[in-house]
Amino acid sequence: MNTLCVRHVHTRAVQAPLEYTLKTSTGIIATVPLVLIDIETDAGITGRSYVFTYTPLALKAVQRLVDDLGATLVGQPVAPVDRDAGFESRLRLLGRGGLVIMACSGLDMALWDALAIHQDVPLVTLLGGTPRPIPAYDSHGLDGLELGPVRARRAVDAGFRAIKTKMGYPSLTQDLQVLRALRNAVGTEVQIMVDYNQGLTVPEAEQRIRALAQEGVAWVEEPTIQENLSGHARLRGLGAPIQMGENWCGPGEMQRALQAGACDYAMPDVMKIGGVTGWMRAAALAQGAGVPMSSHIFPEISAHLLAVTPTAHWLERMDLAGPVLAQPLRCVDGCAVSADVPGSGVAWNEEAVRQFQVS
Ligand code: SMN
Ligand code: MG
Repeated sequence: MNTLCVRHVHTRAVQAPLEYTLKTSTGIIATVPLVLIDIETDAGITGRSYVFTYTPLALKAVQRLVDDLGATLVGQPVAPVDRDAGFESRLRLLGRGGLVIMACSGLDMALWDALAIHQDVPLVTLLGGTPRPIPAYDSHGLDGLELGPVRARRAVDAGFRAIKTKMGYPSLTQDLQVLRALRNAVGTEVQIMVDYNQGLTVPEAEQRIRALAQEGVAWVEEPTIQENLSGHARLRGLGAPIQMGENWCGPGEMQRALQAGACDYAMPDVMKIGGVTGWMRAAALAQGAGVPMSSHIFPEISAHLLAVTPTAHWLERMDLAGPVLAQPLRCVDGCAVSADVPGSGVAWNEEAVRQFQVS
């Protein structure tokens, strides 16, 4: 049987626009720096994915890493588990943290996309599952008393039954004011998650979580520095579930966080956890620990992955790549619906890519 092999890896760097500037308690994201990855195979099939670099300062470096790591794949079979093992071995001395695992994951996601397209099935089917709607929450920023309730109401009118807001205003009083304004806008049936983006000290987080717990928040995300596992563990049991995981680099970091009892829920980011290959290992860790597992951004591919995640919880709907996608993710009645096409459904709007391309 002919083995599908990599023929060429092509990348483009873009800065996509954002409908709303993403304000968090620890930083502002005004544009969306993405490395678009096309893995061409010898069967004429192309697997696609993207890497989000958070800041334009990392965009060129990540693109170069993807180019150089991608060049090592040329001639190799499109066997993502084997390619991951190759990267793990080749990069052991360097380590696969930060930008390195982001680049490896981007290539992994594109390899899996190519494999599913080659089999002419959606990614979820290739992974052994069945396409199904995934409950999704609409994810917003540190939007304040004006914009916050407007976006919240729009999300509910669009069918979402859950929203997430960034928290971490200068005072707890302000946090509560915004939270109550959102609650007033959406009513009592809609879940509200809050995200502190690592912005609080542990004592401050304890005080704020105790107060927010009285307001019925669905989870409190990254209340303190994400490397502080004992600190997160201290913040559990205060009346609101602790959520974290978007910054775990590889399944090993997830395992250490779960072993430390750092969180009630887990939300790995498919780009930082190791791509599809890393995600499947993370899903097994969550299952073993009995921890509900949600996604972090990357909604298009996450809609496939959560359908094969035993403890699947929520999909985060934040449309970062939509402006350069041929088919942004659809959400219907508060659920993400993965594209019913072979692969992950990631494909480019080439005219938009040209418009926003930087290299
Ligand atoms: C977040 C932060 C930065 C970029 C995208 C998303 C946030 C989240 O932590 O969980 O939505
Ligand atoms: Mg977050």
